Amino acid sequence: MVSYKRLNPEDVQFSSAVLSEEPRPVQEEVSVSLCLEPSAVIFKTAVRIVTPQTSQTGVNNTAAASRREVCTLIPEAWRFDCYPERGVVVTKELCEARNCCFIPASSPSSAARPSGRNGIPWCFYPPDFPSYSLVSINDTSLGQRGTLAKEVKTYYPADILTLEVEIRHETDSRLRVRITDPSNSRFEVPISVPTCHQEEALQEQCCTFDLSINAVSLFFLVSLNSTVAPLFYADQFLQFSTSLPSQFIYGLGEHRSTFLHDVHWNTLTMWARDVPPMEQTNLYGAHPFYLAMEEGGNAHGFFLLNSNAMDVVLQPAPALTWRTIGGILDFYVFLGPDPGSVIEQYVEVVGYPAMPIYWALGYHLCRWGYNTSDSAWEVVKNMRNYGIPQDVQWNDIDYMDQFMDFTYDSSKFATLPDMVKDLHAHDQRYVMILDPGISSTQPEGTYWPFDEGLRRQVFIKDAEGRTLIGKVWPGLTAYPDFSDAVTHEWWYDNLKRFHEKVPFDGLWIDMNEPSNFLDGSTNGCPSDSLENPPYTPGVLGGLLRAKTLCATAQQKQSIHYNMHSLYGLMEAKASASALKRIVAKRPFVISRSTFPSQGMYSGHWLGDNRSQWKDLYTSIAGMLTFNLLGIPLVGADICGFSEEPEEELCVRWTQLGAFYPFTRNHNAIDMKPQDPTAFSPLARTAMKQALLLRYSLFPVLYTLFHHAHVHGHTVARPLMFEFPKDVKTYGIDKQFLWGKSLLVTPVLDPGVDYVDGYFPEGLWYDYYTGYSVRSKGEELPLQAPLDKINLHLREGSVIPTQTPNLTLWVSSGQPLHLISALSDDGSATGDLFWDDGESIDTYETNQYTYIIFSVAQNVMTSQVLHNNVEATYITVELASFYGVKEKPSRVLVNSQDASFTYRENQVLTVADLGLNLSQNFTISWM
Ligand code: MIG
Repeated sequence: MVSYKRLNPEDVQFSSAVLSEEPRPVQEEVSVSLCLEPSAVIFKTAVRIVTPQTSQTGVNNTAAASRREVCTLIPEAWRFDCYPERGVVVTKELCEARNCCFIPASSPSSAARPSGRNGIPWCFYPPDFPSYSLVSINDTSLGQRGTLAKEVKTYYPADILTLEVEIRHETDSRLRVRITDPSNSRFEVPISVPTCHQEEALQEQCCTFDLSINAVSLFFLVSLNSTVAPLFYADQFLQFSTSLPSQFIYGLGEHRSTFLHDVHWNTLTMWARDVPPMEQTNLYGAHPFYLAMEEGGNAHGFFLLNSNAMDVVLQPAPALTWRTIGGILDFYVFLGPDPGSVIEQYVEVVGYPAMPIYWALGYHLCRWGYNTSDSAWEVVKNMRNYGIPQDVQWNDIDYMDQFMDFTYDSSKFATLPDMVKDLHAHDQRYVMILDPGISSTQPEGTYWPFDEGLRRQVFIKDAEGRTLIGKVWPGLTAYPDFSDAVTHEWWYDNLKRFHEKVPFDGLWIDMNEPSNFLDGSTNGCPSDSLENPPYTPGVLGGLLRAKTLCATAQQKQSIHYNMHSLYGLMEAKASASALKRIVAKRPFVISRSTFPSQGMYSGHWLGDNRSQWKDLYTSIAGMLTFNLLGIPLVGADICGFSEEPEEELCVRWTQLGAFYPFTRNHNAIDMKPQDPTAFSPLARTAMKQALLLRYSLFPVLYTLFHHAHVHGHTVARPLMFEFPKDVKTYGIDKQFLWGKSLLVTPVLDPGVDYVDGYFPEGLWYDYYTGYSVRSKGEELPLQAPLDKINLHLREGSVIPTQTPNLTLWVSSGQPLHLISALSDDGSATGDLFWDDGESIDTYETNQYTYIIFSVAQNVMTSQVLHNNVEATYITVELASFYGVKEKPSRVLVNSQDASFTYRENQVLTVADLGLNLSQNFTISWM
């Protein structure tokens, strides 16, 4: 088991001090310090071994009685479920057959679900439950390697009695622990993670990592032992538990929940699944990563690199249990110390998100049920007529001929190529959907994708080696195996051929859990331990194959049992690399199913939500969670997918959606239109205003994505990232930030014209007027008429905005407007990343401009730190300064007198600047 705690410096004698905090019977223990240098204020790791109380045999009555006593001593919050199997009413007999404690819990809710998904377990591990002991340990260049062994097999088949454990201090903020079977190779997730580039530097430095970034305090204890619950490592049941430093746990996607997870007996199951988002269910993606906030504003992260079906159990101790049914235990601990650093460290492992092509950040319009290309085109034209910004038009499966990929309906969508041509002529783009299922029933010689796929053997096979057939929109289908390079080439060839007919710009990949209208295949699935594992996590439908392929299906890299949740990742990878070859620009891909490292290849939308106020609210948590997971390009279907939104809801949603990093209005078939042109002039105008606001903030957003790409920063950011010491921010999911300085406070309720927003301590400026409020760290009421979304600028920031246009076309030369929000001492800083918006790897190949802005003592300087791209076509026309306390008598621009205005709201504005963006300049006042 793994438990860890940050220690205060005074707790340097860590072993007993830490353990006694746990309200658990203390066991006999041997402490093995692996990396101890008592005086240094550094990271420490210790492995503590519990010698299991031997001799389980001959339990006599006295022993049974004392066992019961020991059981009752375990507080309810610390009871770790010994009988997680669903659909079993756990009796005393069943429980005791596992040598576990049986105590019906006091809470009434658990009576209904003994040992079920969300109650105090009635059957739980006793402290002396047999577990592994460390039988040897050796130093390695990066840490230690040891052998764990146990004598008694548990009740799960194929228990592995001898394990290898390897602890690697990969960097001074990242620890990796791998527990493997030394005698058999087991499945490992095929994503590339960094090898220890610091290996050489670290070799002689065990115990002397420079943890200056961790500042004074942080001692971190990792102990591998059975203090909280026993370690399990059977072929199809691997489990370890860890105590948590607090109840503040985030991440663990993909689920529909509040941003802050509930730790009161909350089981989060991970197994990619096509289902409209609902609570307590595994959804489209799987992300076994959590972020934990600790006391005092520190944070750490934890990542289990494992793709098998799993449960993550949160309980109020607080503690967490990882329970997976395959692969290995390979986990990372990220030390932060602050939440933003944890995410940077996580993203460094799973891969930095791609820099999006500029128009990815524009407004996207989509729906299922444009019956013809003309009806989609009509909307585009109406949008233009109303002057509402739109960068991208999408099509759903309607465009296809009988729902077959790489075809289009030549009668209803006859004008599709013309529409795409027209979009391009207006600097707009076209994206269409693709589903992975390839129709398998067309007469031979009539459908190249299937014929050629068969020829090249790209399809997933069933257990007997035949092409596995499922059913999706086109009817019976085969599923490309994206774990095979041959399939990537075939996918590319298909895309290339289709691109010659319809020159699409980006791809929407749906149904890639992969989804199947059948369970398994047309032939069902074999019955064996892969299809019916000894333990099945709480997957919707109760079976791994529910609405997907058989677990026994064969893919190039492994069985589907192991590969299932990776399908969307691998399809995204194939799609992004094909697009890159075809359009020779940054690929734009939006995927429904996701897995860690997805951000390198695609963005994500949050799936089939409903046109309900509740869904408007939960979209914020979804967006923030995916920002923690390294997939910042994310958004929900604006105005809701299923059902029909009231006009007011759609307006409020467009306002919030204007701040989704990925902003797309999408609608289900047979629902009435919900694009901005479908509403009353009042609503339409409010939506247009929200979108123009987003477009004017494009330079900010683009720069934030640059930092996500290069440093692993979040784009849409929880307040606690910027104010980690303010516990009141920990549960906030009705507001969020863009980067460090723009606070968004949307209206999430019907019929109101005000909204309460929390303002962390400090000075905040109304974005629109420049009026400031000084908060002590409190909720403040804000005016919010239907045409307004509240937006505030944090003191000390400079943001670059741009005069909006109907598209984001980067080279349009729209002038910039710099807004500085001064802190009390009159200072502010900000930055701007700029490039041609679409070439691949501009940062990596030095084809970009990077500028920092700073204000201090009445002088703003723009300093061009990097200038390798022609940004001369852009000028800074306007500079506003919020919080200038006295009216200046003179303003100088590059030492020349300039005219200016000053208003009683303490806003100084200097207009008609005509400053070339690619040159340094100063603006000063006195
Ligand atoms: O079975 O393509 O989540 O956005 O409109 C439904 C039709 C398939 C599910 C997607 C949704 C899309 C719909 N798709």
